[in-house]
Amino acid sequence: MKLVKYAPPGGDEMFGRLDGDEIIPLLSTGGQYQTLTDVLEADDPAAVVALLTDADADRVPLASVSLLPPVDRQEVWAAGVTYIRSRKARMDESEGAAACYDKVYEAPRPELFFKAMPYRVVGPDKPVRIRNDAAWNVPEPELALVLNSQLKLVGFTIGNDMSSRDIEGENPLYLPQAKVYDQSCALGPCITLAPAMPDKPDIGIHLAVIRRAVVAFEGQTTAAQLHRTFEDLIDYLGRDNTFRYGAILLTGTGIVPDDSFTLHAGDVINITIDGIGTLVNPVVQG
Ligand code: DO4
Ligand code: MG
Repeated sequence: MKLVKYAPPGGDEMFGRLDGDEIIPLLSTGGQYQTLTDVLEADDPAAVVALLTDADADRVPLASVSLLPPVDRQEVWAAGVTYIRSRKARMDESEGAAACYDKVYEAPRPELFFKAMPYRVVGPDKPVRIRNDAAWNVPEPELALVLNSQLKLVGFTIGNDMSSRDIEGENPLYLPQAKVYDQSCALGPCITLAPAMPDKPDIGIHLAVIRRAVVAFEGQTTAAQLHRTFEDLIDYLGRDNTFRYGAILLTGTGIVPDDSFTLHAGDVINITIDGIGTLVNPVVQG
């Protein structure tokens, strides 16, 4: 079961259930479930969706609305160096900090960093940004865990952890500037509730960057290559940390383009993850 947040033209933000290329609006009039977060907090979100579904309600064509990022007030966090490809890329980009990246890949404690407040997150088809003061920029296609306020894994979405590799490579202490800026994170297009996801080894992740209608970069991996368990990442995130609205946790990238590649304004990033769908974002700079 897939859930979306959306806005009809000129209308208020709503949430609904995705069914092919249509949305079944979920009625939130007056009851306990006013927001997508309320549904994710339920013991059985799928049962609540069934409760909120009016079989006679008009279905909304997906093409007639703007999809919004599937977050309300959740903080967005991210894990790093969780795939061997990411470890190699970080060690190559930063001679001085290579040992840090090597160590964190093997260490029991993962690298976790704060990525975005919801207002910095963009949804499907909205532009992600490359920084004006960075020359080497990449998308990071990541499977994102949707956690409720008890840090229960209730669903999955797609995340793009946009990153400036030259800033990060210059000095690891610059990581927050390489990672956190306006429109540096995209999420969407939907949340797939946990019971509907394929098993971890079967979750394929694919990235394509389109430049002037030609594929400028393409790569793929699977969540089987993720060096840590979801439970382990969630456990560390929750140590001495409460998340009253829940959290989104990006699980790290397993796809890093060759060092000669950098994003350009005008590129279009397509990230496809099995069981969820495709997140598409154009790139802007400035
Ligand atoms: O340590 C740098 C960040 C790594 C990262 O974001 C990733 O591996 O996805
Ligand atoms: Mg990342």
